This record gives sequence, C-alpha cells and structure tokens, in this order.
Amino acid sequence: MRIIPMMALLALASGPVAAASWQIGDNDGYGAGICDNCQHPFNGSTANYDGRSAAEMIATDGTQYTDTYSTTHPGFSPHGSETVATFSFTGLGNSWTVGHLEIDMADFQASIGGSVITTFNGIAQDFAYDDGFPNTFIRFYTLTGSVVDSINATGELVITIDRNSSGDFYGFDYLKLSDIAAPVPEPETYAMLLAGLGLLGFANRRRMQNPVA
Ligand SMILES: [Ca+2]
Ligand SMILES: [Ca+2]
Ligand SMILES: [Ca+2]
Repeated sequence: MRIIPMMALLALASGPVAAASWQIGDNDGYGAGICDNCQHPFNGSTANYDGRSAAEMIATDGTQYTDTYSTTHPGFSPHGSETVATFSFTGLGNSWTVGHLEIDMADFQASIGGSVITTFNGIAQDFAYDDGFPNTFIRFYTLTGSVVDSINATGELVITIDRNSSGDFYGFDYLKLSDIAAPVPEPETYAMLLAGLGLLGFANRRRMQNPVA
C-alpha cells in the first residue's frame, strides 16, 4: 500500500528529463531500410539504391551517406571510390556525463562479407554485426566513458565507418545522438504512467474511505 505514493513521489520529483538530441539523416525508412526492424526488398548486387533527398545529396555532415545502398561501396554506391563514411555531430559542448546513440542500419553480414572498421572519435567499436540479408535493425549504444570524455574535449562526435575491403552491402537510414544514457519515454508514455499512478492512488483512497468496497 505504501509503495504506490512513494513511486508517484519519485516520478514527480524526477520530472521530465531535459535531453538534447542531434540527428544525421532523416528517419524516413530509406537507406536499405524502408521499414524499421523488418526486411528490405533490394538486391544488393543490382539495386544501386539511392533514396536521398536533394538536401541529403549536398550535405557534408554525413547525411550524404544515409539513404544509400550500398553505402561507400565502390562500383555500387553513389559515392564513387569512397570507402569511408564519416558522420559528424558538432556543437556538442563540453558538459556531457552520459550519452546515447541510435543507429538505424540495414543488411550487415560481417561473417559473409567481412566486417567494417568503426570508430567513435577515433575509439574503436565492434560493428561485426550479422543481421543477415535483407534485415534492417535499429541499434542503441550507451557511449563509453572514454567516448564521453572525447566529446567534452572536442565538442564533437565523429563516427567513421570504413568498409575495410568488406564486400558486404549495407545502408543507414539515420543516426541520432542524445545526452542521456537511455531513450527518454515518449511524452504520452510519461503522461500515461503518471495517470496510471494517479488512478491507483484514487483507488487506494476510495478503499480507505470505503473499506467494504
Ligand atoms: Ca531521406
Ligand atoms: Ca549485406
Ligand atoms: Ca533516412
């Protein structure tokens, strides 16, 4: 009985989390994606797929590499002989304590095509994913302490994804960075949580006033 008001108090005391976020690319389901966490319809060897808007094509922050399939794959991607996709989050300031990254990616097959070499501010990451053709996947990363330190030192997070001679076809829809450790609940989820706690409290009050009910 006593735990419910305690939870409600904790929820009210913590309040909505004030998080800032930065996004490279648009969450439109393109790349090789089309839909989230499902299967895309492209054949890597012949699709030569380019779903970029005009703004994405002229971007220089890395957005030019999203919505293409296969990204930086010479002979197939729209990026000529480039083999490294670089995504640059800038203007991040120097007061980070935790960080969270979300990447919508498609069609990683490290065991068949060879893995890419990925770095966050020069710090190596394990991107040897085997999602299989033609699967798309949204991944979530809690940034390590050294990556957070490097953001504070430079005000940037630069992500490089090097094909490393990989023959794998893959794509990205968007990358989203935020200065929290885990995704923030959607506002409506938060409202529902608070409303649910309120109803429980109301039921408890009724029970106390009317013990036989
Ligand atoms: Ca797009
Ligand atoms: Ca693939
Ligand atoms: Ca996109």
